[in-house]
Amino acid sequence: ANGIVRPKGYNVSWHVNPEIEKHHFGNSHPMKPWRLTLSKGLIMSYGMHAAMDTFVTRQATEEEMRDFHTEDYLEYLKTAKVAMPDDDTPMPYNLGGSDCPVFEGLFNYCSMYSGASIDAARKLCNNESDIAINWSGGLHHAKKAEASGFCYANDIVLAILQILRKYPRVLYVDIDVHHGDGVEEAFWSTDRVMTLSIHKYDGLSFFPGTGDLERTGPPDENNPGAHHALNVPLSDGINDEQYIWLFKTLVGKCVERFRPNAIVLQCGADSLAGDRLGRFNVQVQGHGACVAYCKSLKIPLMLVGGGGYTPRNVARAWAHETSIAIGCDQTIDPIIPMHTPYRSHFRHETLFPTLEQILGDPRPNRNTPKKLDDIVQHVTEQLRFVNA
Ligand code: VJV
Ligand code: CA
Ligand code: ZN
Repeated sequence: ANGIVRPKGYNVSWHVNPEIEKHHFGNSHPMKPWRLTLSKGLIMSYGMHAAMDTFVTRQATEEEMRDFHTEDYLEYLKTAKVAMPDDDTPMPYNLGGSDCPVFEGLFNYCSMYSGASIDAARKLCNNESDIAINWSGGLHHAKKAEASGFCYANDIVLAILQILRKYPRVLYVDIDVHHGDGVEEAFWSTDRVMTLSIHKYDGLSFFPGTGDLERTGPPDENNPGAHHALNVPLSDGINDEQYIWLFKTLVGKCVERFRPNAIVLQCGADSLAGDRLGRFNVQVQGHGACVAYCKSLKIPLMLVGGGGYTPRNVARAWAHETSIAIGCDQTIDPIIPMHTPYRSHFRHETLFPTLEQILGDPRPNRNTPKKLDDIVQHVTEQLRFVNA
């Protein structure tokens, strides 16, 4: 009745766990796992779950998490105590500061979103899914033995390691407004994973402060990882037209040279206009066009979440991208269904508010055509060194 049909001969799996959403980073912390509740409510009010295989995921085991993280770090994550209000004793592993607080149920939170990404990766490897989705994952800053930027366990690295058991090569693409430094670092010295992150970069303060154009892998040409890390540093205010052009051009070239067997796309929604932490003018349509392009390549695809600090826009983007995965994006009504939970949170009652509705005054675009051309030229030169 709602026009949502299961695509024939095409499987999309959706990996969820309602327990994840219940965690709190603390009052007024920008990372709100509750945005997952809002996203799920919107996806289900459209009836999209009828067109996917839905899996309620399990916690990753410690053994699975040790594929990337050290035993000591995991042990500390598990036993760390929530600090008393005015206790500011420093904690190890970059834990306990304002970005990465220790909160109630922290280890469960980490093992649940990691379990969802590992399960999604396994579905791709078994050929049981063509697209596997985990909106609770995408926590790209976490290091082997360190928390960073709201990320404690790196579910993306754990998922890629699973995929590498079956497939020779994985392309990782990251459209979060921040540099995907943790994933880049984990695969810095291998030619089996190519990483491409598009992000805001100002050479100084914007987190995490890395990801300049020259950072393309280890400088030693004998290191297999050389030329397999690609970075696209942008300035404030990039628009849909520029972003889509860059994304298709660069991902197209990466796929042509590197011939990946699977693509993992981190869909951080903080690259959207109006994000509390972001600086871009990308709209839900432009963000979604990146997902649609990856789908059109007909390579096994995993979609994970990531940042996104204006919950209503996160929910719009991830619901729209779910509709693209199952192929009903052209047929659903852009007006948000009446019965969507928390519908009043969607101030503009459409999936696709205009820039004026989102921002009021548009944010100036500091990305010149020449800057974008220089980026494409630089990446093209890097890719000449890549042979697959
Ligand atoms: O810029 C930073 C680090 C500081 C130290 C900590 N203060 C609070 C901020 C400056 C240098 N951290 C970034 C981390 C961004 C992480 C992005 C994660 C992802 O989207 O890429 C993937 C999930 C940062 N930017 C803004 C904040 N932290 C921030 C943290 C808060 C806050 C307001 C802003 C923490 C608590 C509270 N407010 C109450
Ligand atoms: Ca990025
Ligand atoms: Zn981010």
